[in-house]
Amino acid sequence: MSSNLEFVVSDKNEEPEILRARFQDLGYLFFKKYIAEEKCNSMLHSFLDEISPYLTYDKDAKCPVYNGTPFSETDPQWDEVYPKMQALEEFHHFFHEDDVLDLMRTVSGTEVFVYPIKMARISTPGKLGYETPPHQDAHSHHAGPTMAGIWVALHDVTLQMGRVKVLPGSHKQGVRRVFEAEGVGGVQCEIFPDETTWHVSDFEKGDVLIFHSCCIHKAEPNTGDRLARISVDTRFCDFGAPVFFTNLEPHHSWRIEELNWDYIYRNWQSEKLQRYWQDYPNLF
Ligand SMILES: O=C(O)CCC(=O)C(=O)O
Repeated sequence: MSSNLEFVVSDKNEEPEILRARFQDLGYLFFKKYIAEEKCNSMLHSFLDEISPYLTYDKDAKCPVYNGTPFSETDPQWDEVYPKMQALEEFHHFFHEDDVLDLMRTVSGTEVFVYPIKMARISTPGKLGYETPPHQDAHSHHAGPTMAGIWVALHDVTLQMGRVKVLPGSHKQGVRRVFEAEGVGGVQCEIFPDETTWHVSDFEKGDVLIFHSCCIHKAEPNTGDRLARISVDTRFCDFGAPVFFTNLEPHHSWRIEELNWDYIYRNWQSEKLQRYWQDYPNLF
């Protein structure tokens, strides 16, 4: 039997040493409403312009709702809209702006490298069993101990909408064995019998979860009947740490043929972030 406790809340204004010690102790940090509301709204609506008519914004619920057949990652509707979402310049800039970089540097205590791979997640109701199983990003991104995930709620996310949860302290026992599993990513990692207490909370728009590369995390199922969840995430590491080549390609480029950087960049206004990793000193 597993149970949940609320996330331990961190504050960006705490001493960096305290934040870093908490990160090493729990394997995650959770910041309330760190990303500005306007930035989240703008990103959410830009995505919804591409996802419509499958998902639309519900003004009363203040979040996306689905119209028609539910879908998850790799379903035909998802494959249709995801390249268009990935092509948004705003999406790739989202994690390279000062607010995010500043937080990453505080957690890392040094200059950071933001992974080129950027992920957007859509969790609709009616796809039980397809949510992300428990896993460690050290395995899925072939990454070392200074790599971390950063996950941002673009709107409020309640219990039924498929929250992301973490297993606190699970980063302390290294990279685990994996098994085949249903759901995003297709694998789940070993969980030890005494690891029964997860940390999770409802999210508010702009909340940020940062998790250690070995911290086990997963998505809860979306058990509602209308409301969908859209969030964004990427990975970062100490500048100079090794970065595996699969992280240099767009998310899902391995299975959607048109989804490559030339497609993504074709309507961008700025060249600043285009292939910014090419001189990175430690790609392998
Ligand atoms: O947002 C989700 O559904 C899954 C997120 C996740 O597992 C990850 O970022 O590694």
